[in-house]
Amino acid sequence: MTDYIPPSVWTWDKASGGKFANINRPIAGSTHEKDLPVGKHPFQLYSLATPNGVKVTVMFEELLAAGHTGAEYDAWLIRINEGDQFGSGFVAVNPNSKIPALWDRSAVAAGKEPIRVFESGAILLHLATKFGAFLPTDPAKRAECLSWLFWQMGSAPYLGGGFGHFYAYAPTKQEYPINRFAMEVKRQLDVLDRRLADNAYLAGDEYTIADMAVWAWYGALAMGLQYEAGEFLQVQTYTHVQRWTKEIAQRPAVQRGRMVNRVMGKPESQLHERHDASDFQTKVQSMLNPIVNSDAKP
Ligand SMILES: N[C@@H](CCC(=O)N[C@@H](CS)C(=O)NCC(=O)O)C(=O)O
Repeated sequence: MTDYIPPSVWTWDKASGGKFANINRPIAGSTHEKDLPVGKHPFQLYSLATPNGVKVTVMFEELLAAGHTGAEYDAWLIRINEGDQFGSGFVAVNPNSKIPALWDRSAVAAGKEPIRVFESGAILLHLATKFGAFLPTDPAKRAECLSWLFWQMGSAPYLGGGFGHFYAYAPTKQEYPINRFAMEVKRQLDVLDRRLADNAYLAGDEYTIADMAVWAWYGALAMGLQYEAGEFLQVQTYTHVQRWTKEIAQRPAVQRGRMVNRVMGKPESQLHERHDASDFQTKVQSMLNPIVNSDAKP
C-alpha cells in the first residue's frame, strides 16, 4: 500500500472501495421517486435490523409487552444495500437517508398532521415521553438515563464507523486506524463495565431507553456478534457488561425486537416485516419456506 497524499480539493471521481462503496455518495437528497407504504397502525417504522434499527423495534416490543396498546406499529423493511433510503418517500421522513425513521400517525384520526422522527435516540425519547415509559421521572435518574442515551449516540460511531469499518469492511487492513479505534472501543467497554459494576442498569436500578440504545451496539459486541471481533477485543473480560448483556438478551421483548426487519442470519431469527403481533407466530422466514430455508447457512 502506497502512502496517500490528499489532493488540494477532494473529488468524487472513483469509488472509495469497501463494503458500502455502491451506496456511499457525497450528496444528500433523493435519487428516485418512491412513496413509502403506510399500514394500519399509529406508528409507521421504516427500518432494518442493524443495531440502530434494533433499538427502536425493541422499544416498540417493550412498550407493547408493558401494556401500552397504543404503541402498535408497522415495521417496513428498508434495504439500505439496495439504496431504499434514497427514495423520495424515505427522504421525506429522514433527510439524512439513514434507518431508522418513524412516522407517528397516532393523532391523525383526531385531525392532526403526522409527525416525522428520525435518529434512533430521538425516536426512543419521543416514544418514552409519549407513553411515560422506560424513562425515569425522578430528575437525577432521568438525567442519568439521558446521559447514557446520548453517550451511546456519540460513542457508537467510533465502534461502527471507526472500528467496525476498518476492521471488517475496509478493502485493506491498516494498522493505524484499527489500532486507534480498537483502543477507543476497549476504553468505551471499560466505561460501561465500571458503571455496570455498581448498577444493575445504566440509569441505576431501572431498565430504560439508555439500556436499549447501548445494548443494541455494545451488547451485540459483547456477545461476539459484531464484526467477528469478540476475540480481538477480548470482550469476555468485561464481566459486568457480560452480566448486563445476558440479562437483557433474555427479555422476550428484546428477543422479538431483534427479529423485526432482520434479513440476515438464521431463518428462524428473521421477521422481514412486522404488521401484527401474530406475525411472530406465522411470518418468520423459517415458517414461510421451510424447504428452501432448511439449507440456509447462518
Ligand atoms: N445516528 C443515526 C445513525 C443511523 C445509521 O447510521 N443508519 C445506517 C444503518 S445502521 C444507515 O441507514 N445507513 C445507510 C447509509 O448510510 O446510506 C441513528 O442513530 O439513527
